[in-house]
Amino acid sequence: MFNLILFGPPGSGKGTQSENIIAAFGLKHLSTGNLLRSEITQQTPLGLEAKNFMDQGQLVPDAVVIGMVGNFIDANPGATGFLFDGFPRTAAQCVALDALLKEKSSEINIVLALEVAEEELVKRLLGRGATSGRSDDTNETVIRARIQEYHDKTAAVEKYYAQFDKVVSIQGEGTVESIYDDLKKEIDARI
Ligand code: B4P
Repeated sequence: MFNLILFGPPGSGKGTQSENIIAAFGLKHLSTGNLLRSEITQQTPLGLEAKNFMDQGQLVPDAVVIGMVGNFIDANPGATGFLFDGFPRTAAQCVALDALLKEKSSEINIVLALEVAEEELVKRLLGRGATSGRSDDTNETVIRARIQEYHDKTAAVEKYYAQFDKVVSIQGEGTVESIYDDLKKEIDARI
């Protein structure tokens, strides 16, 4: 299996670039944000719990997200690899992911970290909020809270994988195509 984490702050292009990568490399796309939004739409108990956190720009509790990811991996036994988009977002989620992959005799091969300046992130998310109807993208206070959560809890993910030399930084500003070319080069060199 080839397993990739697409890492970066909210609005850095993870969801956008994931579409191109899964199409080119045949990886299973695991977006915890999309899974959580689908639970909210279906008004499941998990979705109702998650919504309170997401509407305030906070991370959903680790146990909820880790359980959901474990179910997704188990539901895809034939996968040749996974693209993890928006997961892991805390050090505890990193440890849990390593354990889940170890059960499948697998591991994370590379972490591609998109680098984007904060004001550009806010601009992009407000832009998406104007058309997407995503409630966490329409309020600048909530967007800034998400970026603060990223600094407080999610930046640790990059440190965690750096100790195993798995992190490659990618300039996340520019055209979607030029950023994809840079991501593709790094994947081609390892897959
Ligand atoms: P996510 O759904 O993961 O969303 P995100 O980080 O906000 O956005 P993403 O990075 O995918 O968006 P993109 O840049 O592609 O998370 C939402 C919430 O779910 C979190 O706040 C949290 O509450 C919860 N959650 C999710 N995972 C969790 C976890 N593991 N643990 C706990 N809680 C979790 O797109 C942004 C915009 O930028 C788009 O409009 C796009 O068109 C634009 N854009 C992209 N690339 C561009 C470029 N190169 N130039 C200009 N614009 C660009």
